Amino acid sequence: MADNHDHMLSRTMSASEVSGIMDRAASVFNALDLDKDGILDSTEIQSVQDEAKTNGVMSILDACNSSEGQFTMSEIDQNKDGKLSAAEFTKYFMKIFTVSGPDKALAILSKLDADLLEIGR
Ligand SMILES: [Ca+2]
Ligand SMILES: [Ca+2]
Repeated sequence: MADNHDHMLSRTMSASEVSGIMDRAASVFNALDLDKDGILDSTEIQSVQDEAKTNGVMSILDACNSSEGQFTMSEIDQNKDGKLSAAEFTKYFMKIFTVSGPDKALAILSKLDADLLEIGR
């Protein structure tokens, strides 16, 4: 992915760190977005939560909650339409990156990756 387009991001972030986290977030989003329309609706979110529960892994949102303490729909759903767009999802991880640093953002993404693998996504 080209990373030389114009980001509105703090220049304290390196372009490779930013694109790395954006790519990871996009890949997690893609695994959650069952019909691949670029939107996570409540059905898709519920579905992954149910699968996580069935497979005995920590629910996706709980995983983020425990590591960040503020991973809630309302936190991510910026336009409050009850759905998460890919942009809202990646922006949320950029916010964690900005607030808590790249290690925190990557730790949450790794946990999500592991959980998704566990439930066969
Ligand atoms: Ca979808
Ligand atoms: Ca939204």
